[in-house]
Amino acid sequence: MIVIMYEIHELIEFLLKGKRNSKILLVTHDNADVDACASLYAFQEFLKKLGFREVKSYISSISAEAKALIKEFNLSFDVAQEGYIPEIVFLLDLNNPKRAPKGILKKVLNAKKIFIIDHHMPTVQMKNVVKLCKEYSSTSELITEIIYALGHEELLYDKKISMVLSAGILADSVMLKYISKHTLINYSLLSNPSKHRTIQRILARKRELSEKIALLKSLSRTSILRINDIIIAISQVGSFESSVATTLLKNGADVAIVIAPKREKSRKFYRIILRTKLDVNLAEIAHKITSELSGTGGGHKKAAALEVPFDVDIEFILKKILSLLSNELKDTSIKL
Ligand SMILES: [Mn+2]
Repeated sequence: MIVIMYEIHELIEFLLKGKRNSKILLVTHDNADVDACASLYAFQEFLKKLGFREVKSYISSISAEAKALIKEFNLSFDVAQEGYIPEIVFLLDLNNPKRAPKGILKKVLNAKKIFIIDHHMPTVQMKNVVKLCKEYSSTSELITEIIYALGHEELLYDKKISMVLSAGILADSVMLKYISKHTLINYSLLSNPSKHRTIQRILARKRELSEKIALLKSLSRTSILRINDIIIAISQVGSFESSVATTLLKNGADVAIVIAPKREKSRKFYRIILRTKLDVNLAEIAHKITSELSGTGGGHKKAAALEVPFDVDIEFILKKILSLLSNELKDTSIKL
């Protein structure tokens, strides 16, 4: 905790001494998931508690699980109206201002100061941006730690706040399966076993028919490569690409690469999901590949994603991913 306080002194300074009438906007990514909505809600409440009077949120779209969370706990957000011009923007669970939802992008980029709080490694360098991007289980965990570090433990005892932050941590860590160094300590600040079960129930959802079909189709299209004892599974699918990648890992692949051709409004691109159980840095690979192209890429060490324009040669990209991967795996494979 001392480490993060040192690194983010500018953020701490704003929280402690910033003008209480600053026009603040909280923004998260499109299709806001449980972690995103939980972070937004808890941080909104935290800022209000600190005495900030103008705290608004912008949510473009919400995932099915996040909707369930909002309904269960009756969460309300103070939504920013058209004419609201923010001075200070907080990006939560989103690490790149340029990837803010279209409807708010201009206001985000025009803000005097942008604070990023996210558990994905940062991909941009911008002058007015302060980044708190750490390899944590979730943004909810980072926010738990900030609230605690600033001495507002009592907020973590608040039933709603502790429940939603717990849900954010559990959702992104897949029920504490993928945790970072302090996750269990931070989670214990929030939760008790009975809450754990309630949240588990909220997060458990039935797979839709379309998702099941996408999974089965992609399995039939999967090709398998081997580097020594390491199995790399490569597949293609139109949607549910993250779910496909998780399924491939669950069923024996050490690395999953899933390619999904996408069309969003007039934009056509490929989204490529990378997942692994091994100790390689996929975020770095994703970033390396897209920094040479006009794409975006990043994420976590073991779960990353990249988006590349539709006109690139996808075979070429795949080869590049595999060659970077095999370079990294050379060292790893000895340890296996
Ligand atoms: Mn997240």
